Amino acid sequence: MSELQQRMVQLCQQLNDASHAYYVLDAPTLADTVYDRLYRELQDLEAQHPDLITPDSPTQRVGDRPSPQFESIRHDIPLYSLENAFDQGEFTAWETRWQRQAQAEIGKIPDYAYVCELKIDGSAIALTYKDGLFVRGLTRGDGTIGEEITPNVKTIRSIPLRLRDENPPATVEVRGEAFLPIATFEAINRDRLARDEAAFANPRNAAAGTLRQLDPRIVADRQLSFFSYTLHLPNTPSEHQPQTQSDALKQLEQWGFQVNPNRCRCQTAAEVAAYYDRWDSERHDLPYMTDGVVVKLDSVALQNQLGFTQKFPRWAIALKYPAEEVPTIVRAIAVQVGRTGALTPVAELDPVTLAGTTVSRATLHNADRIAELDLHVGDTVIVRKAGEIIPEVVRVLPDLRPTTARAYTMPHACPDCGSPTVKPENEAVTRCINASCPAILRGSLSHWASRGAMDIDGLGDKLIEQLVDRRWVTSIAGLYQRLTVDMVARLDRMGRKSATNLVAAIEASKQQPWERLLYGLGIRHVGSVNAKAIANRFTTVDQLAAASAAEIAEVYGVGSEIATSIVSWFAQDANRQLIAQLREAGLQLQIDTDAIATVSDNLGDRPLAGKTFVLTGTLPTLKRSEAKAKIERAGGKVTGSVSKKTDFVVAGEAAGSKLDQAQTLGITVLSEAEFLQQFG
Ligand code: 1X8
Repeated sequence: MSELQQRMVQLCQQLNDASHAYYVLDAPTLADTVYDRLYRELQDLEAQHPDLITPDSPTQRVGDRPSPQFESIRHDIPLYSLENAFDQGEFTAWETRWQRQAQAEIGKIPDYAYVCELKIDGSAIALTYKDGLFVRGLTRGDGTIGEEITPNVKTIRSIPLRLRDENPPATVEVRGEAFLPIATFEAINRDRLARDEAAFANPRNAAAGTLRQLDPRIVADRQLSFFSYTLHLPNTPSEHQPQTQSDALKQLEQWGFQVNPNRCRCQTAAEVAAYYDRWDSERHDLPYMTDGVVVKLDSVALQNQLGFTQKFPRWAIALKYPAEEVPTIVRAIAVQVGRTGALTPVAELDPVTLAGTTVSRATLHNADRIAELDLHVGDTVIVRKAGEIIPEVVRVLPDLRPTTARAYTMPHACPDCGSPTVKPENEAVTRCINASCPAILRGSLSHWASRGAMDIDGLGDKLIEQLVDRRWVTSIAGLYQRLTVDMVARLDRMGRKSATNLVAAIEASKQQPWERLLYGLGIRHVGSVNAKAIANRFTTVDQLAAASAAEIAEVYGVGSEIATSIVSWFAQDANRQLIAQLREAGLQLQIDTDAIATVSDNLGDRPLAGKTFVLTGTLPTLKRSEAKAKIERAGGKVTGSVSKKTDFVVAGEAAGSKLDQAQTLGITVLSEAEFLQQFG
């Protein structure tokens, strides 16, 4: 091995160890800055020596291309679902059943123990490792056929790309639950709402939706996590298989997987019940959602003896926690106006305890949802904490409707400013379109100050309300124009110290980078991920303001809807004035120069980084070697055959089968002239 190659192998190992420590053991060993430096070093070496890139390199986690679609693949071993037990009686019935079967088959009830694990509310996936290397990830699908989502699985940091084992099995399938921590789930929903997209109902839907995202970069951004709980060693003799579920979990941990630590080996049904009761209350303090307890017989021999029904293993059962739904009465419907002017109806409820907290309000989303529920004020309804986070009304109990109940219509005037509202025929949302509506201003300021945007500590909704009510702040720019410590100290619940801190935090926010500012403007459909991509491409606000929708839509991941929304935002005088005022106040309306250097490394000097070309036929002016050199100088790669991974085919005279293949696969074909015009 050359010295260089050895360095690359060492870097890879060191970085993977550090990720394992950080993401799996939750005990970091390297400072972020050190990790970043080593990562960059490896990245640079790999750019110079692409032939030496190893499949377990941390740089291989985030693919750079969306999949056209997912392939359906049959599972080698089906993924069964679990039988549910909703109470102790159903658990006992299951226990009696397996014991009778054992009695019938082996003449006695063998010694046994159970392993109890938390049931994670996520999405099951199956991972294949060959000779220790991660090669394939499938969704559960219907249990028989799943979808191949390998590039998405690679983005999950708590999944090792290589097993930590000197002597790994030839083939192993590891199964477990991909999930979103509740905090991440909430952040995703905030981002979706900021873009006027529907929020995910619960972390399970969000995880399943994320796994099926075609663009692995979006998946990487969503930060899925993974707990493993099963391993299958298809071609290994039984003496080398784990003998118990407990051993299997230990093996998974040794291989570098995250295994839920809150498991317990139990000898009796009473011990199982105690575990279940303990986690019924403690689960609300966990950073992820659980909806029950999975109880498995520990002995693999006994598992094999009992086998499967048509649908379930006979040796395992899910003891579910009761659904968090309770009845209450809707006393009134209030309306909130958001920063986009959308009117959201909110049910005001008789307070009830739900998932450990008191709930007195629940979102009704919009007028269509109220109609769909056929909800009247005064109705008894079932409320649920969707994903234990946003309470919502699930359904009405019509038999309990009192004669005094009243149907509801959305207001025709904005509850905040009184101007007429509009509801486009084909949209669910009713809006206030008064640009100076104080509710819209409050929402805009709240978004501007939020953590993903300008992150102004201390500028909460109560304070914003006072600033707007007193007309001290009449636009986002107003935050930077006349607020002084003396003024702020006069507001309710503000001391001199907190006023000083707030004014300092507002001042400090002037240094927030251009991408955050762009997100903070709250342009419809522009979420934080898109804002970053757009800010990297249009490095100053003036460039962005001058860009056409077509130019903006060229940014990867930005569709025409976003692009059009940006163009119409900049077309409004009030918004141009806002930008001028922010400039005046000294905010960052362009990428800072250090960052420009990095971006041009990637985009300016190496505009074709990550792009794969195939050359075919005789080009009119360039020799094949010249075309190849041009592509490689710009960071691109030239390969010999056309595949799904090819980005462009440059075709000349007498191009043959490669051209046909490109056309079949829908790959962009360029003439030499087109190639030179775009990249030359
Ligand atoms: C589903 C799940 C299992 C476990 C945890 N969470 C789940 N959602 C576990 O065994 N720890 S097992 C399982 C299944 O077999 N369908």
